[in-house]
Amino acid sequence: MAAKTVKTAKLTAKQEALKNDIIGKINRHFGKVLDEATPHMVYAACAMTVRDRIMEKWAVSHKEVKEEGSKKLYYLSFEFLMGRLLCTNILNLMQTEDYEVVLKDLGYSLQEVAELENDAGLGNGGLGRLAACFIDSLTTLDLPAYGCTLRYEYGLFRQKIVDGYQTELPDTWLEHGNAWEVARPEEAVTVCFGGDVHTYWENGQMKIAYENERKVLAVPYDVPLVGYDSKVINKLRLWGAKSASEFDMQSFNRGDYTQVVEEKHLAEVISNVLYPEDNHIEGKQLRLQQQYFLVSSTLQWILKEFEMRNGANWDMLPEKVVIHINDTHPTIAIPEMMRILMDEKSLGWEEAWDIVTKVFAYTNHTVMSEALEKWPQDMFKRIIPRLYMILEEMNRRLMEKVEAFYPGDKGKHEWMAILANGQVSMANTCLATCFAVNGVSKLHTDILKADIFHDYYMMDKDRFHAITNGITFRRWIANCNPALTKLIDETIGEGWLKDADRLSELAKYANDAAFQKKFDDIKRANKKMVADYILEHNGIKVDPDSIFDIQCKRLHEYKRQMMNVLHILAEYNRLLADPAYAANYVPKTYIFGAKAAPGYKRAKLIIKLINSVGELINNDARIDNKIKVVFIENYGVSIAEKLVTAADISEQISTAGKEASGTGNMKFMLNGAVTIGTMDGANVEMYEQVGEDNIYIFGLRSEEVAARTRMAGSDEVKNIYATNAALRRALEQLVDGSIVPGNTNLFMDLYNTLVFGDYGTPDTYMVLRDFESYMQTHEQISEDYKDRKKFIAKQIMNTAMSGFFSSDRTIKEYNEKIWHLTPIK
Ligand code: 26Q
Repeated sequence: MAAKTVKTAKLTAKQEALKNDIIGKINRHFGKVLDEATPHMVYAACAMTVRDRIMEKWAVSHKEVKEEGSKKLYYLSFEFLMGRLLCTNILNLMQTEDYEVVLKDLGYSLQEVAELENDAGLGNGGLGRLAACFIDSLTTLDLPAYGCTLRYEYGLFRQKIVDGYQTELPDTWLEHGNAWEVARPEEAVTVCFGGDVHTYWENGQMKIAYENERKVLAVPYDVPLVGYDSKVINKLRLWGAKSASEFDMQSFNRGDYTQVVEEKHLAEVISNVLYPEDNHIEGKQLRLQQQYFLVSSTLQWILKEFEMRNGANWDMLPEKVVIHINDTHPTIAIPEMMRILMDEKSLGWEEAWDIVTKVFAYTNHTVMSEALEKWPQDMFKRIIPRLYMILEEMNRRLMEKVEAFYPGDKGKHEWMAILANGQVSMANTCLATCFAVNGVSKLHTDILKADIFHDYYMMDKDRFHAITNGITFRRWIANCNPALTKLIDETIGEGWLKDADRLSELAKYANDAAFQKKFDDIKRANKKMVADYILEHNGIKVDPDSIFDIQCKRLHEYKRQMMNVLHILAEYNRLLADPAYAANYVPKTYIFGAKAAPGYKRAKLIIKLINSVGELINNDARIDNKIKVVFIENYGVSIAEKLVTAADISEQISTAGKEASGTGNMKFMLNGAVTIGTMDGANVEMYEQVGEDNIYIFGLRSEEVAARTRMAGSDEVKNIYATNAALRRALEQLVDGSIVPGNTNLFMDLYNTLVFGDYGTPDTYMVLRDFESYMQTHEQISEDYKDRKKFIAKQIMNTAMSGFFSSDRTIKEYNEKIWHLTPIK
């Protein structure tokens, strides 16, 4: 991509101004003329012009928000998986066409320039991407909100596949700087760790003093965010850790130079790296330090802003501030606010508690026991001693309430406690405090109420809400699938990007031949684009006319990539053995994309398995290219933006009851893929929206899974193994050396966990038990796909009925039920 000489196309006056702006940035910022500028410089110059436009709006918006003194939402999350911002910002400013024309005039394309931006990969998966979609919708709906997170130097690791295995490399997303952030060193605050806490009395009030505490400076970096076709600018605040002792000249002068430098390093590691585990908790000390760092700096900021405007009228805080806790990770914001109100603002316990219980709301994102966050009490006490004292008092009062409601029930007391069995329970801290608690789909919320949170639910039912997740249509169709967006604009008119329910007007075109043709041509072109990507990155030639069947998401046993692979093996075996089947077989391209947590050995082994099965099948000439298996390296937001546009079939096959919602499912649906899925998470609601003819549901329902989990079920598994020959064959291939020739050991662990189980309970995730149903459903899909008109109609219906899954709807529900923010005029 080299800059060509400037063409003299006919530009509008506005475009001419933009062009000069970009060239001006190149001149002044890099000291280059256009012809000498590198593509990165062109990207940076573009980003700067976009940022200027956002900043102009910001100055005005900021003033309005200040003057109105309206209630604000602070969305606390350890993850904001933003992806790239250039195109979404340009889209939201309604300037896509101008930038396209001007860049073309400068000899570039907007797309190629945009692809030079590193993804802001500050998240693991669903939870982090949800936060990013939410901030887009909040801003588009003119609601005053701040996202608050850490400025990780390294986001989620970069995945490199070596010999079929995942390896991890650091994600150096800040290497060329971050065009979108504005550092605010003048707003830095100090966060204190550890030390000894002393209490003393002064004028009849208990006071707190610290000794030997460690101080770390928290420096905010603000990323202004613009809503789609809206005037409001919100911001994402990223906190970076900096040594507080950097300028401690006395230490330097005492000759403690190396110690000072060491301490500086210790302080700055706090915001260094995003923990790469999702849906699994390891009690790492540094993670708890990260938690306190984000929470304390954010609360200091929130309370300072409040006090500047409202003075010490702390009882007004719930009218002006609502703080959302995105999963339990920022829970210690609760005792931290108690601390500040009591120790620094001199409120009594009752007064402070009354405020805190009106300010915090909490969303749960998982029911899996290994993801419920607990910390060892001794570690907690060591790192944040004062908050531990506060939790002790919270727990004492909580236990009185629990005793009054469930007298003498020791089991419930232990289950519901903040402090029990040497651990601090974050979920119980939230449940003991928050005025609102919600699940992320209907089914997930029902499970919370009936199961893990049942005892709390019975004490106060009204504060529990079901709010189904959503995705921002600006990124997940307008930006990533411009051709389909244009077709929809032409068919039902514009406006649906802000009023997603209008998409249902497409339903009447589902069987319209002309519309079908256009819709299918777009899908075909997107499949071609992905086929080119695969050829370039994997060296595998795939046929854009085959069925594109895609499963991309984090790798986890409960998501059952394993079941998908076993089924591919079974199809492959049958192609080889059964000529009639082969003659009728509709060619398929199975595409996977997934990162595994670096310490999750079994998940990493499944990645190796996918790659090995791919190697075996892709190179077997006997099946005449009828199946291709592709593993896309380094799956993330930007790759997802391509894949979702190109899928015919979307695999959403988690064990029922395990996937809280899923949001990838919605992205595929919106772009016209048909789902094969279990009755899990938001799949249930997709089924309700799109109707049974347009989705393929299979497998055990969540109650059936729960019943089998209680019974262990090894007889059932044995029976399946004995009777399902296709499945048995695929399982045996894991250990008979046919996948990696001669190696019978490599996949033994996968075989063992399915067939024998880790603790004598085989098939924890119901892979064997759902296999038959999964296989039959796939056969049905292949049959249906052959009737092209009928199948394209199903795809169209998926796009048409996806309006409910816009995060604008989700945010409106949060606002009506929980936040009660007023849109800025
Ligand atoms: C916590 C403590 C220490 C280290 C890591 C973590 C941690 C990090 C990330 C725990 C969990 C996560 C991520 C969870 C997650 O992404 N959950 C997903 O949330 C989506 C949005 O609601 C849902 O759609 C998915 O179903 C759910 O799996």
